Amino acid sequence: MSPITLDLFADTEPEQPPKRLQIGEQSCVLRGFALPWLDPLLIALEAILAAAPFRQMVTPGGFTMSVALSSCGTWGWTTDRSGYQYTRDDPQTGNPWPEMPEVFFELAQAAAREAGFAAFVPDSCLINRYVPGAKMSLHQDKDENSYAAPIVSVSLGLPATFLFGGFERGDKSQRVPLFHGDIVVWGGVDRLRYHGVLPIKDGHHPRLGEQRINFTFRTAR
Ligand code: MD3
Ligand code: FE
Repeated sequence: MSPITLDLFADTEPEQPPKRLQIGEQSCVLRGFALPWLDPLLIALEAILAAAPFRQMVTPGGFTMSVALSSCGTWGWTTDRSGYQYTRDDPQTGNPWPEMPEVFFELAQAAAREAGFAAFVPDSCLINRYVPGAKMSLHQDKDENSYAAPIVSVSLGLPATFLFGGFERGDKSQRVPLFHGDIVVWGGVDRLRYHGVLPIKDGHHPRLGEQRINFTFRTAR
């Protein structure tokens, strides 16, 4: 058989179904779900970061976060000494947060649908940048107006160990490894679970370099 014939057959292979791992009653990992969207995602990300660069923010307790943040969409999540809040404007530039690119919105909606949440309409995308050593301590996401909508999280670059806890800080957490291209959808009864990210290990990712980038899509208002 000639290589050309083989290629023709390869093209007619059915697409693999997305790999889905249930980690909670209403939470699941969609392995590699973002990979087909990667190029347009990274192009759109560059434009966002040109207007709203990554910066480290200070918590109400006075600690500088190891994770650097940016946002896009109508609402951006911020923290400073006075508290956590969603704002329309980037406090660093005074400009509105960059619009959510269509490809971001479409990907988040497709992932939510795949996980069983119809008609997810995110109005906020927090963009977290982890360099090796950066981490996110156990916390709950409680700054949104309603907990009815799910949260969609896209992992890119270096791998991470995600901590998926219970409803009290002291509850035992499950460790979930997350890789480049994975999407996690959290909703319903799991929406208020404690969660965090262990310190990122040293490494080099062929596409993203020495960093992990996470997009967290939410309906804030
Ligand atoms: C699980 N970010 O920004 S993904 C955050 O990987 C945050 O950057 C992590 O936690 C990261 O707040 C984790 C998102 C996530 C968001 C909300 C959740 C996971 C969740 C709510 C309940 C359970
Ligand atoms: Fe969180």
